[in-house]
This record gives sequence, structure tokens and C-alpha cells, in this order.
Amino acid sequence: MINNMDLSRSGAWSALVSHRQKIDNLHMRELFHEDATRFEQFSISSGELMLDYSKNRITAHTMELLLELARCAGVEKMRGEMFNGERINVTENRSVLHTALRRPPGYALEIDGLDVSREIADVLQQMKLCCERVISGKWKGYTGQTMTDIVNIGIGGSDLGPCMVTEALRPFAHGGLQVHFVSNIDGTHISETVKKLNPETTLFIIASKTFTTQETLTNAMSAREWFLTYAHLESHIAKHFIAVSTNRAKVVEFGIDEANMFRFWDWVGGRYSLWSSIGLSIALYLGFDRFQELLDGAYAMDQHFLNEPLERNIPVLLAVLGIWYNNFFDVSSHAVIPYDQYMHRFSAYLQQLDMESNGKRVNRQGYAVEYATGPVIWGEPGTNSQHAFFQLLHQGPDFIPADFIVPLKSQNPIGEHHDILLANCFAQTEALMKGKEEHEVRQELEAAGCDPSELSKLLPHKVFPGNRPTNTILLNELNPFTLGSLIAMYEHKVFVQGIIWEVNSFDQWGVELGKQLAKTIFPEIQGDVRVTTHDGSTNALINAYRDYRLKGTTSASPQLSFFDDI
Ligand code: G6Q
Repeated sequence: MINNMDLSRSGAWSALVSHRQKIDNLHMRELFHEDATRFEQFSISSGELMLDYSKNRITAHTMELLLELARCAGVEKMRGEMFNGERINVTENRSVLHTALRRPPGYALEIDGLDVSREIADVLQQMKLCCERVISGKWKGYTGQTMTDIVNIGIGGSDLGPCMVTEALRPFAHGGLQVHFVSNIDGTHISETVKKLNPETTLFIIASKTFTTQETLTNAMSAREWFLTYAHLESHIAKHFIAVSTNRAKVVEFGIDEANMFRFWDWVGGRYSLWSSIGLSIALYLGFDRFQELLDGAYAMDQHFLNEPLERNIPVLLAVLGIWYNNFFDVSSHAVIPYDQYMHRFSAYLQQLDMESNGKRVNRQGYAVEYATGPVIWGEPGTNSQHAFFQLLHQGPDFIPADFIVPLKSQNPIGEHHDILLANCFAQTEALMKGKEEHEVRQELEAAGCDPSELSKLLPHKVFPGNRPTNTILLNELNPFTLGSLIAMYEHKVFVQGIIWEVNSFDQWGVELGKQLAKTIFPEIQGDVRVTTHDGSTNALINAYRDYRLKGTTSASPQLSFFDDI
């Protein structure tokens, strides 16, 4: 079905199409040269975060047109609806209220007969008490010892956020507990993790919104078996297993004490859930007060997003810039480069947030969209990435916009490391913007004494086109508050883009499909008959593994049969 009303047929969209043609030959180098105030015009601060978006292929008129598109799409109205708990997740008929999780208590909002503010405050209080007991050592294991290690078992939204945050905020950990994350169904992940652990001092958090996710439950069963190998008595499980879920019945069925369950709600999407009790591993690792600072930082960004006009609104600016390249330059990739080693999981986290939210081919009404709905998000920290894929950023045939995220303060200020790190970062964005022209390369080669025939051979290889857009996001320091703001900034960027593209950013039917498909093949792998019911390729692959299993020593492990029931 085609939607004749979609935004790509609007006047605002057409104006951008023609504007794009007009500015095609404009080089950022000239734009900076012509306007000494370009940085002031295209940069903005909020709290401890500053966005410099001056190194983009934009003029003031570009921004006017892009913001007009955002207005036409109803960004302001939809923003209010999300914060007010309207059921904007239309395919699941749910509210989208991760912003309520970081809002100070005491406001009135009722969803499905529940007072949201009270519900959230109750769970935060439960988390706080748990943190106090575990961190102080009052929580004892089955042999009376205090806990030294937390293992979060979850996947996707129940893993990526907490894993990224605990890595990013390592310097803020209280130091009394180590935290580990097990997500992959590959037995290597759980095996390698528990190898290092003492069951007497290990606390497992089984984090699953639905409590039916195959990977999480398999890993949880294996963790349980490992634990019982040492602890023997099932009654000891209560001291070592906690569940975070919306599904009380399944938690109880699994054998976790209800008193050890932390709830959350279906109006918290998986990839938006680190602010809920899914963040328990963060709170235990950093201490509850630090977790609260993370929430406060996100709340500060929520207020910015909610109250600032579109032209002074950081998530909105980032969103429309992304749309500018994705839809009007046909750019299908976007790099995210943190200049902070602690942020090494940030791009992986952002991949899910962005690509799972907006990777949709139909709009909210179910009509096929006729435009791209988001780039591939990827990246690695600088400076490592400079020695890996930056070649493509500088000299590949297509340009790839990139966000550079830079904390000004180092957590490990040794020698000149931080100065060198930041010098590299600023040099990269400058080079991507300016490039290196033929006459500059020629001069350089001549000065180096290169002979003319060698020079003409080398010349084209050493030219850099430049005009490659970057945003630079400066943070005073990477701490719980600023990280909270940064994550919320990207959440709202993704939200605004979803509104403009008219997709439902809050469902994930593609993920659900994966969950179903594996459950069909799993019993076939274990069955007695050769598999013939799929396409030729899938049959052959399944049978190759069946043959291997029959010839090898593998036999169905007891915990696997558990999944027949879920
Ligand atoms: C996130 C997705 C998905 C989900 C995982 C884990 O938005 O829905 O990544 O978080 O599939 O699901 P459970 O938390 O239900 O185990």
C-alpha cells in the first residue's frame, strides 16, 4: 500500500530536494571562510554538554527547511503525547514512558489504573534497599559470605544498556562488587564467565522483560545448574538469584523467590529500559546514588527536549541533520566515534537504540514508506578507529557522517595522553571537513623533492575531497549525570526521526520473528528424522549439523528440554 499523504510528498520535503541541488557544490571550507561566526551560529550548549554542528553541509536556510519538515511532521505534538503517556506505540497499543522513569516523583499520571509516579518510586525504593544490603554486606550467600560478583543475564535491551553504562562509568564504581554480563546463547559466554567466579559470593540477576527469551532462560538455567553443583540445595537459590521482569508468573515458575523480583511495566520498551529495574546491575555496581545521578542527567535532557524550541533543541537538531543526509543525500551509514576508551560499548548500544527503533518499512498506518528510515549505525572509539576504518571516512567514494563524542576531562590523566587524544580528535574532524586539495598535495610533494613523474602518479591518491560532515559533542566529563544526558539525547533524536519518517519507533516485530524461528528448528535438530521441510539450503545446513551431532559425542543436555515448554 502506498500512502499518498506521506511526508515525502509534502512541500517541506520538495523544498529540501531542490535546496539540496542548490548547495551541492558548496564546500564547508568555503562556508567557514565566508562566515567567521559559523561556529557560534551552529553550536549549542545544554548543561554540561555542547554540540558543535557547524561542520555540516548546511546553511541557515538548510536548517530552516529541515526544522519546517519537523514541524510539518508534528514533532512538537507527538513529543507532548509521549511524555503524557498517550498510546503512541500503536502496534502494541502501549504508552511509551521511559521518560517517566527519570522524572522526580510526585506527578499525576495513571496508566492502566496504576499511578505511574507511585509505581516507579516503589521500585526505586526496592532497588535502593537491595543496593544497600548487597553493598554493605548485609546480604549473605548460602555459606554466610558477602557478595563479590554480580552477573546480569539478559539480552538485547536487557543487556546492552546496563553493559554499556557500567563499562562507561567504571571509574565511578564503589569497588566492592565486580559486574559481568552474559547475553549470548553460545555456551562460551556463560562458561567463560562463571569460570572466574565463586558460587558462594555470586549474585545472578535474570533480566528479561518477558521472561520467555530463549537465550536468557537457557543461560539462567545453566547458571542455576552451575550454582547447584556447589550449593546442592534448591533453597539456597533465593540468596543468589534475582529476577527483573514484567512477568511475575514466569519468574515464579522458574523458581525465583517473588521477594527477589523487581518489576517494571509494558510501557517501558526493552531498548529504553536501562532506567528501570533493568538497571539494577548498574545501581549495584555504582551504588544507588550514582544510578540516581544517571536518571537526573537523563531528566535534564528530557526537560531540554520538552521545553526548548526546535531550533535550540539538541536532539531535534541531530535528528534533522541525520535526515538531511539519509534522505536527501542517500547516505545510508552513520559512524559514532567516542574519544573515550570507557565508551567502547557505546556504538553497540546505539545500534540497537537507533536501528531497532526506526528500521521499519511501513509507517504507523501500515503503508509502505518510500524513503530510507535510518542509516546503519556503527563505530569504535578513537584513536583506534583512526588506524582502522577512517581511511574510508576520508577517501571512500561516498561520505559517511559521524558523531565525535569527547569528554574534556580524562579519568586517567597520565602524561600527555589526553592532550594527544583530543588533538587527534579535533584534527580528524578538521581534516574531514577541509580535505586536502590538489595544489596543497602538489606543494607538499615538491617540498619533499618528489620528481615530476612520481608526483603526478601519487597526486590523485593523496587528494582528500573533504566536505565530510561531523558533529562534535563535548562533555565536561563522562560521569553518571552527563552519560544520562547523552543517552537521553540519542533516545530523543531517534524519536524525532521516527516521527518525521512516520514509523512506530517502539515496536520490534523483526526481533519477535527471530524468537519464533529458532524454536521451529531447535526440535528438528534434536529430532530423529532427516529434515526436509525447509528450503534446500536450510535443510542442508540443519542436516550437516545433525550429522555432526550423530557422529560426535553431543547429546541433548537436560536444560535444553526446558525450552519445549516456553
Ligand atoms: C528491545 C527488544 C529486544 C529485547 C530482547 C530481550 O527493545 O525488544 O532487544 O530487549 O529481545 O527481551 P526480554 O527482556 O523480554 O528477554
